[in-house]
Formats: sequence, C-alpha cells, structure tokens
Amino acid sequence: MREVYFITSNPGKYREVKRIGEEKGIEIHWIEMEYYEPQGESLEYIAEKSAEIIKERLKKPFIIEDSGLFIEKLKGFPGVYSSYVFKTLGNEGILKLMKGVENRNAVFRSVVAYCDKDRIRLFSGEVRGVIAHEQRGRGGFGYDPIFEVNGRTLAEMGKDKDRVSHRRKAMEKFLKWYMNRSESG
Ligand code: ITT
Repeated sequence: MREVYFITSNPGKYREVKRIGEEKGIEIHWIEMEYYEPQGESLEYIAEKSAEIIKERLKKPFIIEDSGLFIEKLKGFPGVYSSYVFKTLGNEGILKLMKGVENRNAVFRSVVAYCDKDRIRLFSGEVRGVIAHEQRGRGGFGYDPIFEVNGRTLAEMGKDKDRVSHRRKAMEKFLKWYMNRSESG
C-alpha cells in the first residue's frame, strides 16, 4: 500500500485527508506538528514557504495543507488569516460581522503542498457557498457550522462533506498526480 505523511496540528483536517486517501488506496500517516507559517498574500505562497521550512527538519517526503475562508462582502477576509481569526473572533464573531449583510457569498480554498528532496508541488481546490445566519450542525470543525453549500452547512453534512469540500478537490488532484508518478517509478 502506498503511503503519504501529512503534517498538521488540526485533527479535523487529518480525519478528512485520511478518509480521502483511503478511497484511493493510499494510507495517510499523521505527523502531529505545529509549524511556523510565514505571513503572505496567498495560500499558495504560505504553503510553499511553510513546506520549505519543514523540509529543513524532516528528511522524508510529506504533504501539508493550508486552507482559508474568503468572504466576498468582507473583501476576502479572513482569507489567509483564517486560523488566527477562528481562534480570536470564532464563528460568532464572523456572524456578527455579517449581521444584516445580504450578499453572503463565500469560498473555501485549500492548497496542498507536496514536498520531497527534489521539488515542491502545489494542488488547489475550492468550494463556493454562503455564510449561514446562525451556526448549524454538530459535525466537522472550524468554520463548518457557518459555511453552507446547497442549503446545508458543512457541519450538517457529516461524511457528505467529502463529496463537495475544497480539501477533497485539492487532495484528488494531488493523489492523481502522486499515483501516476508512483506507477511510472
Ligand atoms: P495546520 O496545522 O494544518 O496549519 P490549522 O488549523 O492552522 O492547521 P489552516 O491554517 O489551514 O489550518 O486553517 C485555517 C482555519 O480554517 C483554521 O481555523 C481551521 O480550523 C479552518 N478550517 C480549515 N479547513 C476547514 C474546513 O474544512 N472546514 C471548516 N474550517 C476549516
């Protein structure tokens, strides 16, 4: 069985990535590690720079994943600051910022970075949705209770989240590339 090492401090992300890997016959191993994330204007930049930093410490191939919630009416906020904003304002804080706002369009983006001794490669995915008016659902993690796709929040979807998620789309691209590459040696 082929395998991949996934570095994250977030157990919710690991659970999802593991499930997605299982469907394709790839075992995902969790390296639970917090790493320094440099500031930057895009998820791609942050993922690539983070991978370069980790590469100095970890002498084997790995993946990391960087996600962000971009709210149209807030000019893309919290975007690359999603992690900090979740820890400080949280879902209730976002709902307050969105009180009375009609345009609730938002997009969740994911960038997976694969890194080995020769290269860093990036794979991205996104899902469009709207910010709900209140938190709903008990599954998932992070912003899932306030991010709604086709009438259900990601937290209400359970494992169905895997069918639509930004992470799913980025991981699928990565796994396709990774499997082709392993097959061709
Ligand atoms: P890492 O160690 O992997 O960096 P993290 O939780 O800091 O873990 P990110 O910076 O990628 O991960 O995530 C930004 C924020 O967005 C963070 O608060 C997450 O909880 C949240 N988030 C990421 N993916 C999400 C998802 O699928 N659903 C809801 N919230 C998500």
